[in-house]
Amino acid sequence: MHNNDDTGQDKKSGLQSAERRNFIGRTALLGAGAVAAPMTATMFATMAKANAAEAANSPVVHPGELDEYYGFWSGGHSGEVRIMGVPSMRELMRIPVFNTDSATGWGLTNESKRIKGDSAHLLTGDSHHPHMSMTDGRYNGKYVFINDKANSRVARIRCDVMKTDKMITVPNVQAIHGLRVQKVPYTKYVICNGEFEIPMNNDGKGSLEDVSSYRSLFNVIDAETMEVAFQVMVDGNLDNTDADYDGKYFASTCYNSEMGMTLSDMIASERDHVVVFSLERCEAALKAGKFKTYNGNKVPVLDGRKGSELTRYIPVPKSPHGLNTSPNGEYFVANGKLSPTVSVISIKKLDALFNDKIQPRDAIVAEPELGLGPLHTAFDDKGNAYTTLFLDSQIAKWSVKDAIRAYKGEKVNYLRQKLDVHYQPGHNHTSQGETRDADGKWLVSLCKFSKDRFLPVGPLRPENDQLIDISGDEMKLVHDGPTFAEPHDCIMVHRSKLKPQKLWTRDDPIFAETVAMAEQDGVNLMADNKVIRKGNKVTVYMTSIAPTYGLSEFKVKLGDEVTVVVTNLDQVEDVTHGFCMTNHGVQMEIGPQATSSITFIADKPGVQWYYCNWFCHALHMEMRGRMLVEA
Ligand code: CUK
Ligand code: CUA
Repeated sequence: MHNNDDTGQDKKSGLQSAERRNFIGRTALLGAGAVAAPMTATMFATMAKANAAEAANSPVVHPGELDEYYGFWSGGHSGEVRIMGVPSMRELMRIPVFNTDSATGWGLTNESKRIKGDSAHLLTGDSHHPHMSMTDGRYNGKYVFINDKANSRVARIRCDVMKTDKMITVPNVQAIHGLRVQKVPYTKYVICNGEFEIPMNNDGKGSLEDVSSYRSLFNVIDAETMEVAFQVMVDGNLDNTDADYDGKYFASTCYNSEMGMTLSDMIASERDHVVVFSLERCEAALKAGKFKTYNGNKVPVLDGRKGSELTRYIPVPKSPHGLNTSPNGEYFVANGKLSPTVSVISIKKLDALFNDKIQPRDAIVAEPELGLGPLHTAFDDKGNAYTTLFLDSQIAKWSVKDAIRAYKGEKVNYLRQKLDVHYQPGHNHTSQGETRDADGKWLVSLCKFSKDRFLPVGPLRPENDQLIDISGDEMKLVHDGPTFAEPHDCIMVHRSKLKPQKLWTRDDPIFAETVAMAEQDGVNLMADNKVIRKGNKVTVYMTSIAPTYGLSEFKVKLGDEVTVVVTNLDQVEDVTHGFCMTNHGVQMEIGPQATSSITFIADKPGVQWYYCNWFCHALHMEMRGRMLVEA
């Protein structure tokens, strides 16, 4: 607790320490007073009130109690998604997505490789923006979508089993960054931005230096089929994006409208822009065949560059970053990053803008100055916005209404509070704040640096996900949560929206192909333990039921390609088995009632033990068998 006092680093942490000391002092005094003096009725009433207030929005989740919200956290360049409990900030589960995971075999099993498809050979990823599918602007508990900036991919997580079930590499673009979902009437489309501009037809045949041929594309993906429905070519580099609550418009921030290739070129002009896309006009253009294709694929690319009917470009201060829709459906907020302001765009005015009744800047209804480095904005249910200030290491709470009045020239202070966070926040997110169900209870600030907040763990330090109580008039920091690289973004979903399965069902599509393969081999996965050889390919089917595998040994020849298919017959909740072949880099999870398979080369002669690596039973250590490899 007193670490800061010892190190006494910067001014900020010095202040913190002083505040802490005061706080401890006061608490001690109060404690002493309570013992010494008899409690008066007024004191009791005050205390009861305080206790009730605490119970209404307490970050304390006692052992055995459940959290009120599921948090879905991006795992940044770890490539995964994490499920957090909010407000406890306990990590409940990790969902491997773009990474490779030795605990579950994600990226190693045949089932996960099929889901990864054309990118099955990639072992890395950089996940940024997890967002849940919606119906009428509310989370529907079906899917969470996530982008991979590193390899231009988008993946889908099925929330009934909390596993990745689809993944695509988006063609014609490099680095999928901002990602959101269509909110209304339902998530028909997932929208995401291609960030880095590249030549259209990036085949290395044309000039690579001629920057005028470089483009950045907005991508619209069908949420069910997970295929690209269409793409829209724009001017400038796209960054973040969001959708409205009318089912009509999407908006994306653009930095580098100059199309510069170096830092100084990219920040040369005064302004960049927000591109607004009309879904109706895009779909009409698609229907009318007004598109081109590139790079030898069939994905239709619409032309949404300046002057197009499909888009409007709203100039905003240089290098905007986050783009956030207010939950009342009225505003898009573009966050300044280089400018200390955010730009509030009135969604109601977009019809007029698209019909050329007003000028692009007329859609701006406020541009409040908040502090240095505004990156992302979140909202409560009372008309307040919360913007992260990266450079100031603060959250600015401001009133959207008052910011609009101030923009009109009224003398009002739209700023409500600035709260220090630790340190350098990127995204922040309120409980259900990107849906109509915004409830103004919790705010999470995803801080990129933790500096002195935790025990030192070497040169690489955790980040700091801070939980802030926003239920009262003042923001209150209530929890520091160290996290590993790098939760760019998160969402908090009320637990009533999700009903995860407790066991797998045998008809699950994730292992349907493996089930079909067994059928072709005449194998009943729920009963049979069989070794089937086709040339030098050997398929080993076995069941598992705690604490044994259906096969305690099987025989292959040196150099055979071996596929082990394990079906977990256990029907007991939480009894997951594993399969690990020692010295072969083979590991996987088999959940209750699931089938998993993995393929490897038996390249070591002699006795090779396999064992269960998910603790399942008192005799878990005994759950093993031998692969006998004849040379
Ligand atoms: S980005 Cu990381 S802080 Cu990828 Cu949403 Cu803004
Ligand atoms: Cu089965 Cu451990």
